[in-house]
Amino acid sequence: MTEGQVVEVVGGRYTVRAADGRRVEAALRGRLKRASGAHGRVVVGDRVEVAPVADGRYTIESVRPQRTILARRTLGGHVARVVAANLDHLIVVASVADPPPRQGVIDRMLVMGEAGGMESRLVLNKVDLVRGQGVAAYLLHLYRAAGVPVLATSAVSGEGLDAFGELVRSGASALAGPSGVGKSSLLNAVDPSLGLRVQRVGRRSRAGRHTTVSSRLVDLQGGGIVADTPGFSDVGLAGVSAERLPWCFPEFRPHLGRCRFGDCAHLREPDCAVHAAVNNGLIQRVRYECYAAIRGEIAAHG
Ligand SMILES: Nc1nc2c(ncn2[C@@H]2O[C@H](COP(=O)(O)OP(=O)(O)O)[C@@H](O)[C@H]2O)c(=O)[nH]1
Ligand SMILES: [Mg+2]
Ligand SMILES: [Zn+2]
Repeated sequence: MTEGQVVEVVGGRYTVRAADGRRVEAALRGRLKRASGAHGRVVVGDRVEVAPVADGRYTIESVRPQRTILARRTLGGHVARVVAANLDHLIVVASVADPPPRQGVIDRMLVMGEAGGMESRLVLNKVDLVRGQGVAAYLLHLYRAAGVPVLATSAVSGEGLDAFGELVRSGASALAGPSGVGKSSLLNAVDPSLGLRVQRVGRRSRAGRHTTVSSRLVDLQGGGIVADTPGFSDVGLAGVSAERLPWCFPEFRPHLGRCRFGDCAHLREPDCAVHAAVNNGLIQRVRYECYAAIRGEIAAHG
């Protein structure tokens, strides 16, 4: 029996990197396969035990509990589909222009990372496109004040790329963000050997809508791992519970557990510590409004 990590999933075939660095092809053991429901799929990042069968083939015998999960909504549905496990960071990428940033999308993606147990980070790319302060400064201030680590970058001018490189080399990450914001460009900039395809200007494809069948973990030169998984154009918050949601907003955390009611939803209850923090300027109103909107969506979908 050998321990390893799933580094590629194509259809029902798994590539597992063993502790000694060897890569082996493995299939799911029949019993394990049957036991796995929608949430129990084996995904890239999973820590597994493999055993040899014959002719250099292996089977995955068991899967360790997932430390973190990256989940997205299934097409048209509200069911979470786990696409990667055991990542450290969800790096949410937005561009300050072309396409313009949408705060609601950024907030939802940040929540998605925290809800899965990862640390969410924000990267504001294409800062070369905006003159002066404006939207970049506004977003930097907004998210820094919210306790979300933020970087300003440009894959064109090189601004912030050292810090971005440090971030992606510090662990295992996934990049999330709308198509065209520069995710592939940023990764290529810190590791040219990746050779990821970059879209031509003005040709924003709808690639994120495709159901990509393969996922993999990519090793970066100089350290770090990036998950290359199906796209995240659909910002699904399926799987985030109403109870967990407030904890996914870092700036809420100091105030949680201090409301009059133990099950306070922080909406219209009296003596709510979150409300008090909004009124005192400790929580920014736009972030609170986003919380309330997501809370409403969760309530509506059960
Ligand atoms: N001006 C500018 N353009 C960028 C920057 N980063 C990426 N782009 C361009 O934005 C487009 C989309 O980039 P791409 O990396 O494919 O985005 P992805 O869909 O998020 O992977 C391409 O035309 C890139 O050349 C940047 O920092 N500044
Ligand atoms: Mg790309
Ligand atoms: Zn409350």
